[in-house]
Amino acid sequence: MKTAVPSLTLLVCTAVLLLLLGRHTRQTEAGEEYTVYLPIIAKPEAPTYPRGNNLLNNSSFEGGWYHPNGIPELQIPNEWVFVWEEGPTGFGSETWDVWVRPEVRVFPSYLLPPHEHPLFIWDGVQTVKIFKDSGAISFELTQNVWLESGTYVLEMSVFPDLVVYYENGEKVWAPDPLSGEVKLIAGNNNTGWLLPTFGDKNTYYFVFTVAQAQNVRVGAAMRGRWAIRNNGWFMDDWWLSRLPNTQFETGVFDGRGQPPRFSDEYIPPAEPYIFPVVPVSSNQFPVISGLLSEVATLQKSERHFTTGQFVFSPPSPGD
Ligand SMILES: [Ca+2]
Repeated sequence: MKTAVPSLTLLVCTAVLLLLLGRHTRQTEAGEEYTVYLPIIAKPEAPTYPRGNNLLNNSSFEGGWYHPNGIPELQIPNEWVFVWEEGPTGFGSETWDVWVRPEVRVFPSYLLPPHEHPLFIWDGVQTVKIFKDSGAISFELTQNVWLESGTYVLEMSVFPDLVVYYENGEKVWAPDPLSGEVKLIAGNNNTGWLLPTFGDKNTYYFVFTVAQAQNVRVGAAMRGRWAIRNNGWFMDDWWLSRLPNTQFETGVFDGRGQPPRFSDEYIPPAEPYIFPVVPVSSNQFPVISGLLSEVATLQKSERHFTTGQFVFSPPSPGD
């Protein structure tokens, strides 16, 4: 019969299908080995923000500089406003727990050894270093920019050169993550304090919106709350541009497009950071603002760090 053929075919197909299904749904038994093939999933790419027209002036610090109030230690790149804190840090009650005025340098490449050029200069031939030897510092570098309504991205790169001591000429980076924090600023918006990686270039992207055209203060703040051996920050190649559409998520992201580490989410370890005793010769000794008289009596002492702060030991007899 003609109809018997399709029925038979259907029967055979169904049987084969059931057999196959049975093979695939059987339970895995102990001792059996399976190779599981997973689909290849591409690693998530960091979001790329189109570098549109840079709205910052002197964003690569290739221009000149000025000395506010004639202070020689402050070599502020043109177009930028530098603000710093002085007074108690609020992070300790020792005499060195005070913000001191940083020093600011616009460094041309010829003043840096060649091996440091790629470390600290990321565009052109000049970079900015803001630092203090053995002093806690907190500062902002910003400028006012007229922005139309829209979505913007501020790209900021910084190298925290935060050294607690030197060993055989090598820098030993601050082990306490709270030794250095950065914050990106756009008008009334900011990212909150972030924890960068020390001894490396960190890039952050701050995506924000402007509701109506206005002057917006844009830039970054940095602080090193402990008076460590070298509280240094290199920065270069900043960028601010308007995004072509509003499809970008607002907020702050690190160079891999991931949420950064936030300072206020960091839980310090139960045991404080202990640093080895480091002998300091008199010519290395810090000059801390307001503490000059103490420095005179401590010049030949040794020092060591606990919880990122200085602890001074009395001079040895005969020193
Ligand atoms: Ca530059």
